[in-house]
Amino acid sequence: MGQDPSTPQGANKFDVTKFIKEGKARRIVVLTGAGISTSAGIPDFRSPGTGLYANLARLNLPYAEAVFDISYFRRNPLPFYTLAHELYPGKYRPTITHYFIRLLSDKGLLFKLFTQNIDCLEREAGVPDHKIVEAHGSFARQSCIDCKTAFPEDLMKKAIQRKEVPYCKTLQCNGLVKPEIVFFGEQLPAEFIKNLSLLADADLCIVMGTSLSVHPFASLPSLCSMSVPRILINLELAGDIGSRPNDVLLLDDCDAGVRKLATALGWLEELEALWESSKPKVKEMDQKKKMRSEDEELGAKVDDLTRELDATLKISNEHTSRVRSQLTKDSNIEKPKSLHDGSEDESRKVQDESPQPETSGGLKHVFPHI
Ligand code: CNA
Repeated sequence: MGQDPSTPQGANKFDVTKFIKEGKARRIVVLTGAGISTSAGIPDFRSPGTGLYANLARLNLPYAEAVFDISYFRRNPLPFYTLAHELYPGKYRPTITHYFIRLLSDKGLLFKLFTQNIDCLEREAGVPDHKIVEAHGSFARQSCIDCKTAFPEDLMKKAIQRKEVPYCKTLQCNGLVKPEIVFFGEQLPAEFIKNLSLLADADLCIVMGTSLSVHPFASLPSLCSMSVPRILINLELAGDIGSRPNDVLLLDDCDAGVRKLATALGWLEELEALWESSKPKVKEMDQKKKMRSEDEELGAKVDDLTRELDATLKISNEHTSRVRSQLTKDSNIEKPKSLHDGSEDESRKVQDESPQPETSGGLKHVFPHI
């Protein structure tokens, strides 16, 4: 295909940098997928071994995708909510790639961003709401899956923090509530359909971090005019990008790719400064993470103590029953009152209060840091 992975130039040496510098790209459409968020710590779905599905496959789900299947969700919403607890916005710092999109917007060059991501990191990077089409929905809004009534964001936040399943507040509905993420079996947002025609008006298309394997999103690059340059910044080839004369392939990590592009455009300093500006938020996130790990440490200590207590109680119970059987063996010997009265009651009490066996379930083995 003749792609040059180190410079933003196409197979036919189409100079996209010059194209942008000369002001020929004023309506840039950006198409993104999970690959722009992996360096933030959110796994994509399909990368072998590290992808979400590869991890979910170890769960007791009937199939990995069930976690995003609306009919499965109706029966068992808990796996999704455990996952939502992990992915909920506020825990991850947008990557420099997200800030590159923000920079395009600040420069008045972003026509529209179509994202498949549900993590809201584009919003967090400061891309304005009206520039974003969340093709598969996101955590930005939530509603009842039955009556569609919107659910308050603060209550949703609380429910997700507590890993609880929220229910609709509308009287006589009580349906399940979920973030407006598009599940298998649900329709794509009307916004997505409404904005599709913009692709034909774009003068440059940048595709980043997507395998272009989920339809109909996968066909968006083909909606751009034949002469419109399309840049793919991805670890691997995706869709038919590379097949048109003005296609440019930057087969690289997204962050490295946008840095190369920004360098070529003379925007690197500006981009790095913008990204740097997100650092105060990072301190808060680190604090949250620290609090999480302190909670986890406390949880582990409680588990250890519970196990120790369990073992001690087991020994004590065994000891009691050994003594009791020894005593009952010799029926001629009257049981000492104190032991008979006290220990039996005590033993029952011990039995009653002994910790219950740990129940299995949850996604702890998938996301050990939950
Ligand atoms: P995908 O099919 O998992 O593909 C990801 C693509 O990104 C692959 O081609 C990878 O090679 C590539 N990639 C991974 N990491 C990098 C990187 N650092 N730099 C460059 N390329 C990289 O994911 P798609 O987005 O194509 O599939 C669409 C699905 C994924 C949508 O339904 C999303 O909702 C869903 N998803 C979203 C998130 C998120 O919101 N962050 C996470 C996981 C999945």
